[in-house]
Amino acid sequence: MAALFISDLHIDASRWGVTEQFLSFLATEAKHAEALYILGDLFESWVGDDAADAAQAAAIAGLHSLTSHGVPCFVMHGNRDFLLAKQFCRMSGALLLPDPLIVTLYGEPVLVMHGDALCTDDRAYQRLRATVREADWQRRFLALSVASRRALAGAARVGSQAHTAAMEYAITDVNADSVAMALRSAGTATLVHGHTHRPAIHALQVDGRPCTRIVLGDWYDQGSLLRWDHNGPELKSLPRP
Ligand SMILES: [Mn+2]
Repeated sequence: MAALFISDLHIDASRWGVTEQFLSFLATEAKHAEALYILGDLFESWVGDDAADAAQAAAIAGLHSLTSHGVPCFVMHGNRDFLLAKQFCRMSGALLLPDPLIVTLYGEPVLVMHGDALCTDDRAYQRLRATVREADWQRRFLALSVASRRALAGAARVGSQAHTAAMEYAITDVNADSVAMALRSAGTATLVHGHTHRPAIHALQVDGRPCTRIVLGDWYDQGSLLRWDHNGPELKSLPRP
């Protein structure tokens, strides 16, 4: 038995390859897991629980069969799907997780986050993040028609891609002080996050304490999985069949 962590699948109807790999992962390896954790950006964009596209609906049905089979599934908001809410939970059987969160894996407390909150060098992004996480902004956005919400999300995505492309590589990565602060306040030796699409295991020191930062990769061209069992963590790439 193992706990499985994935993130950044960015599923939508333009990515059937990812959707199919995800569905087959749910029907095979995930079925034997102790729990599945999805650390944000399961979906490329999510403009409300009433507006899933065909690929997203298929992914939700896949999650529903996994949770019905008895495997608990936990989903954290990413910067693309921060509007996932109650109806998504009802449809999928998944539970939403707060970000950050400490989970205990085989006796070890581990800090888990989506990771965007650690990218504090990108000030413009952090301002946007604060705005769209406000309950009032979300209420007003969700009151719009699905078509208007889709149009606004599409424009925001184009803006975000241009913004990321214009930024230096280091600015869109996590900030070392923010990572240290997160580990210090959690009091854990391990942090697991996604978001940056830069899969790796980094060793670092926080106040002289040896720590580990595990970064999950995206699923654009292959899957990325952190498998954690009684032997500890293993970060793997899952080849696209
Ligand atoms: Mn993200």
